[in-house]
Amino acid sequence: TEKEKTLAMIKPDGVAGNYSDVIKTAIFYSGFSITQEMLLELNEETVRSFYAEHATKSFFPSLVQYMSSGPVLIMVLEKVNAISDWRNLIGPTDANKAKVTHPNSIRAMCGLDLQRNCVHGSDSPQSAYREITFFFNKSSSGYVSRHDEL
Ligand code: YYY
Ligand code: MG
Repeated sequence: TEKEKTLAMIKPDGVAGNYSDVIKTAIFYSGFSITQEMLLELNEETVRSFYAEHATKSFFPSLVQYMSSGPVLIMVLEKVNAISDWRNLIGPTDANKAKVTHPNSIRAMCGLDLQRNCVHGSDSPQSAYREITFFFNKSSSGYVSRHDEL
């Protein structure tokens, strides 16, 4: 039971819809600490690199355009079981399905549809490490030695 970190992001529809404060309240009520935070606009090249695993998918060009369409709020969340607990809190990828099957999830309450689903969460320890160090330098993220590389 060691603390774990995950990368969370409030996507352009979430920031534009003024959901940042209510989502941060949910984050604190759920027992996470926010250890790092930054608001920025991703350019298309950055989005392509962040979502490289989806480069061959038909939705990729649209995803790149959407994710670079406005500011995003990027956060590192920390708690025991942060990765799976944050995925459970945000709910299923498709916000429209989430509204039916997981009505109390963040994507159900704040998301608009499959693409504009309001929030991101790392899906594994490997992804969390890659995504946190993609945006924040290793030492300030608490990844102090190669031992932490997964
Ligand atoms: O991890 P998660 O965000 O829940 O879903 P992914 O399968 O990794 O897809 C990343 C991102 O791409 C998703 O949040 C919305 C978008 N997307 C899409 O627009 N259309 C799809 N059919 C699948 C995903
Ligand atoms: Mg994913």
